[in-house]
Amino acid sequence: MSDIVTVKTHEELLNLDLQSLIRKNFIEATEAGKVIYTKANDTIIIDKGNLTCELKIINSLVKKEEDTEKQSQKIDKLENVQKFDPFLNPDKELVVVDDLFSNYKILLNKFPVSENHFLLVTKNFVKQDTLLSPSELTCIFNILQNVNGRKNDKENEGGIFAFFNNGPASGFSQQHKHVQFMKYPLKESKPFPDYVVEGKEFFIPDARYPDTDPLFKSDLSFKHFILPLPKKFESEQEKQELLSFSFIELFKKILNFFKKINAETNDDYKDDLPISYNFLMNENWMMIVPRQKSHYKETLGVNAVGYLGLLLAKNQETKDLVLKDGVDEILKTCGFPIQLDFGKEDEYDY
Ligand code: B4P
Repeated sequence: MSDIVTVKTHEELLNLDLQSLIRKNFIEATEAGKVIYTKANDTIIIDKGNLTCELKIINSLVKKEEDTEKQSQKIDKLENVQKFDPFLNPDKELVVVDDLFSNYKILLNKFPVSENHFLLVTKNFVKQDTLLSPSELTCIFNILQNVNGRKNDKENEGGIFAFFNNGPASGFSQQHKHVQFMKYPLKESKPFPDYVVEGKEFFIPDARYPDTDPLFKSDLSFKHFILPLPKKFESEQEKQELLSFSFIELFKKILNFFKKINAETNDDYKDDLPISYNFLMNENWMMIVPRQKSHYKETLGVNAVGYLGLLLAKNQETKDLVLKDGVDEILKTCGFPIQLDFGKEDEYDY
C-alpha cells in the first residue's frame, strides 16, 4: 500500500523523487485494479509537416463509462457536483501526495490512456472554471522541473507537460479544480512550442509594442498564443511573479479575443460564446488556445492534449472521421482559425 506523503515547502517538493513515487503507485494501483489503464488497440502517427499527430484508438472504454455514469447525469447543481466528486475522497491507492502545501493533493488518473498520467487537485472543492493562482502556477512549474529534471525513468524519456481545460468548450468533464500532467509520447520529437521558443528570450507582452506579441506557429490551422519562460529564476518569489505575469498576459489575449469575436458575430443579441480555453505548459513555455467546441462533429472529444497533436478515437467510426477530415480541420473547428485577427489592441482592451 502507498505511504502517506506530505509536502510542506517548495524545497521539499523539488527534492522529492516524485517520478519514482508516481511510477511505484501507478504499478501498485494498476495491479490492484484501482487504476484502469487502457492500452491503445492501435496508434497511428499522422505527419502532415506542420504538426505530428498521434491518434490513439481505444475500442473499449466500457469500464470508465460505467464508473462515470453517475457523474455524467447532467450535473448542474453544485451539491450534485460535490456528491459525485471523484477527487474529494479518492481511492487511497490513487493518492501520491496526500497533503501538498495543505491545499492540494497529487493523484493518479484513474483512467489513463498513457502510463503515469497524474493530477494536481485542490484538497477542497474549488470550481474548475477559476483562474490558476500564482501559487498554483509555481507548484505546476516545480512539479514539471522535478520530473523533467530527473528523467531517470525510461517511461518518461520525452518529458511531461501540464494542461488545464477551462470553460464549457474546453473539453473538461470534472468540475473539481484539477491540472493534469502527462508524458509527451512522441519521444523522437519535442512538442511544437519548444521549437517556437527556441532561441527566444523571456518577455512580457506590452500592447504598446507589437514586437512583444505572443509567439505562434504560422503553419498551424488553429489560433494559439505562446510565451517563452525564463531559463532561470533568482528566487521562488521571482518565479511566482514572472509565471503569473505570463499567464495573465495570455489570459488577457483570451478575454480580448472573445470580447471581439462576440462583438463581431452577435449583432442580433444571440448568446455570447462563453470564454473557453486550453492552457498548456512545460518549463520552457506556456501556451493558450481559445476554444469554441468541446467535440468535433459531436463525436470526437478534444481537450488540451489535442493541441499538442494527441487525439483519442473511441471507435472505428471516429478513427475514420479523423483520417477523412484531417487534424488541421478538427483543431481549427474546435478552436478558431489562425487567420482570425482583430488587429492591434486599443485602450478599450484588457
Ligand atoms: P477533465 O479535464 O475533466 O477531462 P478530460 O481530460 O478530457 O477527461 P475525460 O475523461 O473527459 O476525457 P476522455 O475520456 O475523452 O479531466 C478529468 C480527468 O480525471 C480525466 O483524465 C479522467 O480520466 C480523470 N478521472 C476521472 N475519474 C477519476 C477518478 N475517480 N479518480 C481519478 N481520476 C479520475 O480522455 C481520456 C484521457 O485521454 C484524457 O485525459 C485525454 O487527455 C487523454 N488523451 C487523449 N488523447 C490522447 C493520446 N493520444 N495519448 C494519450 N492520452 C490522450
